[in-house]
Amino acid sequence: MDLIRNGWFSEINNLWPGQAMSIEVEEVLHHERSDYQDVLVFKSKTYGNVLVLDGVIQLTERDEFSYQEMITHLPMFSHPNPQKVLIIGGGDGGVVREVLKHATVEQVVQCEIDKMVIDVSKKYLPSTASCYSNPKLYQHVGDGFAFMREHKNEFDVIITDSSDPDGPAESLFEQPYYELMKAALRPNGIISTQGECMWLHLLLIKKMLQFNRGLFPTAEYGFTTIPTYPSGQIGFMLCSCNPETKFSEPARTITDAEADAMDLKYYSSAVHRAAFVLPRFVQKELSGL
Ligand code: SPM
Repeated sequence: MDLIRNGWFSEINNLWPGQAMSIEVEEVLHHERSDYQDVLVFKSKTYGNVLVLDGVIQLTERDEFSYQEMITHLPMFSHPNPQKVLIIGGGDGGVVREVLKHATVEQVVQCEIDKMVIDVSKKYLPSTASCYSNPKLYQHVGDGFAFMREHKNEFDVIITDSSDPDGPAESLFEQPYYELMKAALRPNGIISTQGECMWLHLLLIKKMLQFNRGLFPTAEYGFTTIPTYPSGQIGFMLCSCNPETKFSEPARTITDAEADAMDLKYYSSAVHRAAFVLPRFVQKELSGL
């Protein structure tokens, strides 16, 4: 793959035809093919170190907190007492870091298929992979689908931090995967998954929301803003087994002082509520599901 030209990395992909995010490269730190994908880490001029899998930006040090905080704290603060949490994917360690900020958490289990992503993140993204030696973390290197089949009625929250539905992560955007997650949840459990972009993938979001509203008593799409994902926006599919869950109103709210103590840079209780206020074109497409 010719990912870098004239000192610029460009994210060109059929999932976002006719547009591309470009980031100026200072130095390539790592480029290798793992058993699953092409793994590139480079030092950029203005976005810190950048992790790219199969040509798609997974995170930059400058803006990763927006995605990691929101995919994690939207479900975590929607649950009254999350104690056992499962993370599928998220090999860079950012979601692990965020989950462990919750004092209620007794154990975090992470299932990541690609050990190379974990290894390069420890080496080149130390502020993201900062909690990999935490004793509450149990790490399993393997396939998330297979892992889920073997775990029933075990987790309060499951977070799927996957890449896009093109290649290894495709099945994670389909109904059978959500059925397995539901079975792996304890009563009143909650899931949060990478739910794609409203500007680019509205029909996929609609399809996912539709099947999830058939599976769970509550399912919503919430979103965050992030400069280095296509169109500057990405969303999350939030589903709860508890019919009382109202995602737009956190079950636990926090003060500014508590947000500072958790080192939160994006998430607040007000941002949580706002994440579920959708623009009219999205609202219209998703209405009546
Ligand atoms: N922990 C960070 C891993 C990132 N996982 C999601 C990556 C998504 C990248 N593509 C975004 C495309 C949105 N349409």
